[in-house]
This record gives sequence, C-alpha cells and structure tokens, in this order.
Amino acid sequence: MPELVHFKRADPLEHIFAGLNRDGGVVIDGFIDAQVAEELATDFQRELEDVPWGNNDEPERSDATDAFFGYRTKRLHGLIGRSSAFERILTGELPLACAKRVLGDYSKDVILSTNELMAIGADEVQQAFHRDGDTWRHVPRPRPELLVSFNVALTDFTRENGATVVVPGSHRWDRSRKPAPDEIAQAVMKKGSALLYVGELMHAGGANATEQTRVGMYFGYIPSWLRPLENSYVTVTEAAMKTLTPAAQRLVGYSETGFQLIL
Ligand SMILES: O=C(O)CCC(=O)C(=O)O
Repeated sequence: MPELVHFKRADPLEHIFAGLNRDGGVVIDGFIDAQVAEELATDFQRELEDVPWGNNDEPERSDATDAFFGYRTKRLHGLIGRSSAFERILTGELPLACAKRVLGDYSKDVILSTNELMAIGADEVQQAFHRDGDTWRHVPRPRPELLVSFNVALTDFTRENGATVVVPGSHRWDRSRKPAPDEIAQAVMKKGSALLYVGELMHAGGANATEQTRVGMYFGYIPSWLRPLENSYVTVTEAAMKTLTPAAQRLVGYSETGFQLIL
C-alpha cells in the first residue's frame, strides 16, 4: 500500500507544492495545534449532535446521492459562520498560498466551494471513489485545476476509523482508469493534521469499523467566477455574515466591486 508524503507546517512551501504536484495529495502534520483543534471541536460539538445521520432516513426512498453522502455520516455546513477559529484558518497564509499556487492564473480572487464537517460514524462503509472537481463536470477537460481542498483531522484519522482513502497520482490519470488495491493509500494522521489535495485526485471517505466518530473539517477554494458547491447565503445567517472579517466575507462571495453586506 502506498503512503502519502507527510510534511510539517513549517516546511518550505516549495517542498509541499512539489509533493502536491506529484501525488495530488499530501498530509501536513500539525496544520493546526491541539489547542485550536479543541476549540474547533467545542465550537461545533452541540450543532453536530443535532445533525441527523445521513440525509435520508427513509431507505425505500434512498438513491445514489444518499448513498454517496453516507447513512452513518453527519455533515454540518456553514462552518465559517459558526467558529471564529475556523474563520482565522480559512484566511490564513498557508491555505491561501496553496490556493494561489494550485489555481494559478485563476486565483487572483478565490472563494470557498464548501465548508463542512464530515463526521463518519460507527459502521459507516467506504464511500465511492470520486473526484471533487466533478462538481463542475460540464467544464471540459483538459482544463486547469479548479479546486484545492483541506480536510483537517479534528479527531485522529486511523485506518480503522475511516481515514480518507486516496489514490496518489490519480489526478493525472486517464478518467477511465480504476485503482488497483496496491495503488490506494489512506490519510492516516493525528488530530490537527490536514490532508491537502487537488480537485482531480481520486479519493473517498473511509469505512469506520470502530465505535468512535471520525471528524474531518473540510474546506476548498475555487476561482471566484465558478459556482460554489455550497450556497453560503443559505448556510450562513446574515447576522453571522456581518461578524466576519472583510477577508472572510470575500471568501463567501461578497466583494468590494460587487454587493456590499456591510455598508
Ligand atoms: O470524509 C472524508 O474523508 C472524505 C469525504 C468526501 O470525500 C466527500 O464526502 O466528498
């Protein structure tokens, strides 16, 4: 089984980018420190408890989309309006540098695609392999990379509890190629570390064979002209929007040259 390359947060960006360019995904150990991971877990805990497992509890009405989102998985959106610690991370130097680097010429102005907790519960099965970039499947390939994502571990990610399953190098594969078992790696990492990956990388949420819930904090950047997967005007209240810094507001679509939330 291949291993993902691990970097430290303080490693030179050029090294991180070289790994990302080659494999399509890398782990950044200690992306946030343990205290911040605790703060985030506390900020989200109560609301996460209220989220149902799966987005459809009527199996007879279930379809491929429900299966993809998982029946033993909770998803909490609009994180930017729920935690100032999260807001600081999103607008931080390293994530934005990665967005600029990966999105290249398209990155003059970036926004968020989705910001979401992905909590994989006991007995969840492995998700179907996919590429997040297929959200924009109507944009013909070959094309420049449209998405760069982070999945930050708010609990340890282990092989047993559903660490993200990834296929290193698959961002360059022919679309019809399927991964062989010995081409599949897992983003095993400690709480506070992050999987950094591009939108063309094949990956999936892992199966959770433990009693503990595995919590990942996902956020992804796209060029500002592309339609985000998550509609932040729905997932973040106006009151919460008004508390955000201008940099954070820009990430959810408010711009100096466009509509102004705070006049
Ligand atoms: O939770 C994870 O590890 C990844 C899940 C994922 O890729 C998705 O739901 O799109």
